[in-house]
Amino acid sequence: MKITRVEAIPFAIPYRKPLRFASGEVRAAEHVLVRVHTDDGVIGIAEAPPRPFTYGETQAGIIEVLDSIFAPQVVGLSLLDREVVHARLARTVGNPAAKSALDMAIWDALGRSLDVSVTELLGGYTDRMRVCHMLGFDEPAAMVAEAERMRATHGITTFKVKVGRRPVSLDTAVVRALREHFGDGVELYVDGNRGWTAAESARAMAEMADLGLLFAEELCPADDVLGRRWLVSRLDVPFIADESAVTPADVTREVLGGSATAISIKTARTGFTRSQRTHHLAEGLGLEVVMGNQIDGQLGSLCTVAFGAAHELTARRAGELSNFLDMSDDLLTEPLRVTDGELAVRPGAGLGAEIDPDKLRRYRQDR
Ligand code: MUC
Ligand code: MG
Repeated sequence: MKITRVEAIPFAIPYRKPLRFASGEVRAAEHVLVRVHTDDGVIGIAEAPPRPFTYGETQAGIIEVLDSIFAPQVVGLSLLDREVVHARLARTVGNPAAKSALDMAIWDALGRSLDVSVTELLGGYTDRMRVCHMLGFDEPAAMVAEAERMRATHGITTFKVKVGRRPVSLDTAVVRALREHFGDGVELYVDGNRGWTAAESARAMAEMADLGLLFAEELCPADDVLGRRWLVSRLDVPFIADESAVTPADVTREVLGGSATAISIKTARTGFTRSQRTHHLAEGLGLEVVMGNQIDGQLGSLCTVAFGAAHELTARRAGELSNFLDMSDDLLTEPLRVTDGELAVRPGAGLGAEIDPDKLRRYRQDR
């Protein structure tokens, strides 16, 4: 179970339509496939989705930091040395997607070596999660139509609505249109990706007070410290810290400082090892948790559901697991399916996923 090699392979798969939100837009999944090889011939896999506009990581940067810093730190270790891996990677600040993909590929290799699924290794609470679909910026009618398509085709009944545009009525009109169309048949929450000020956020939330929102996420920047605390203190729904609370230490600071009352756990940026630390912290603090999406492909979504299904707290709410549905293709031999509003973990060892060699040949960018 000794790690002998780490591969970082760039690939790009276009989206059928771009996903737009307050901090950026994504037109193609320009991700990095990470493969961890062992001396027994086992290969663990995971994907890193760079989000330059949020975390400053790029596809080229992820490959470079894996090749030059992180791979040499883990080659020679056993797959069981996950705390040693964590301690070594944690010496370097930042680089969340690069570290996480390496961490998750190691867990996948461990599961394959032991013939146990990652979900069972992590906690084994259940084998599936309800799915929440994230709706990017568009006109109200188009966003309602997309939500309707997701409900009709995949049975999805929880929607996260991207907000943060100006004037705020552009977004509040969308949420109102969704509630009018679906009535009480769907759960709705909003994510501002720091697009509004605290005052704009308060005005928007007041306009939407009758719309039965489940949560509000990252409406204004956490760095507007007093404004954010003021906003959070006057809301009557949990306020999710997403990009402002990447590490367990960030979560502690934001929550104890009154800038958040719930958190998003994204395996794309905290892997499995750090996500477990964040999960345990959230449990201790009594926080609501949503399994978030860093606009992951199928492999990343499988990682999210593998982790989310492993614990009661993370399986309680619908997880953001469906953005891969908007990609034109993917790398897995067997595509993920959202059925009756749920995504199941894959049976079998590790993450239960295999890469299709023809698809990898087609989409990889390094040859
Ligand atoms: C989200 O929850 O903010 C948008 C950018 C990113 O990194 O994640 C998404 C979704
Ligand atoms: Mg968010």
